[in-house]
Amino acid sequence: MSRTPWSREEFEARLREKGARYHIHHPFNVMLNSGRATPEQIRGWVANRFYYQINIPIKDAAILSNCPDRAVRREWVQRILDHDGYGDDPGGIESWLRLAEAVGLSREHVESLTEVLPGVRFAVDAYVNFARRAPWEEAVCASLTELFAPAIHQQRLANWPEHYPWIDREGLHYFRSRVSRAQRDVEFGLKVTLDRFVTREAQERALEILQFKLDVLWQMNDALAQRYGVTT
Ligand code: AHQ
Repeated sequence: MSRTPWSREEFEARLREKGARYHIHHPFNVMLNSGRATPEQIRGWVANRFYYQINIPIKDAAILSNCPDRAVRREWVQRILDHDGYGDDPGGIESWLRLAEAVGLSREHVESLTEVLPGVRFAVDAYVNFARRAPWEEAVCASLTELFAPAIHQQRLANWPEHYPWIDREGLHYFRSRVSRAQRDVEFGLKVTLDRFVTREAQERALEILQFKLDVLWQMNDALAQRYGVTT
């Protein structure tokens, strides 16, 4: 039996309520952003998160390959360029390698992926495989964890220079670049989601999808906490 859909405002509010489960609240991330992380914990985080970063454009290309709507592809393709680089912009993956060097890792070590933990790899692969298999609208919906991302990038920019003076500030360029890019990206992703998930069943499915992606991010932090410890 079909139930009354939520209004657009109510639906958006329920999506935003999911922010309570965002990985900004994970103990490992709280440790990182409150200055209690050791260099080893930070280096472990950077080396593992690199696997997530290099898979974002792969995930976004999967969405493009599933999406017949040219107007949506025109917007979405920018995400691949943001990470892989375009013209003079070396891209976010390059910025992440600069972050790696700033925290004392070599590019070669990070690119070798030898430090990527099973729990991180499985969570990221689950996200990429979801984007390959699911209807493109569902993979767009999964990207809405970025509703909460500007805050986490701004938190790093505000806290890391003071807590971790040993990290060259140039290495934080990636976080600076994401504040505005995340806001732009998620504005479009939210519009697509609000426009296309219109029945009550679809709206509730959207919340499930967002929870799946929140679990991907949470699991990555669980794996890091287990391997590198969490000093609270
Ligand atoms: O740097 C991040 C990024 O480029 C993206 C793309 C987006 C997606 O398509 O799922 N999600 C995302 C995220 C990035 N950074 C994470 C962080 O904590 O630095 C947050 C993450 C997200 O919120 O999904």
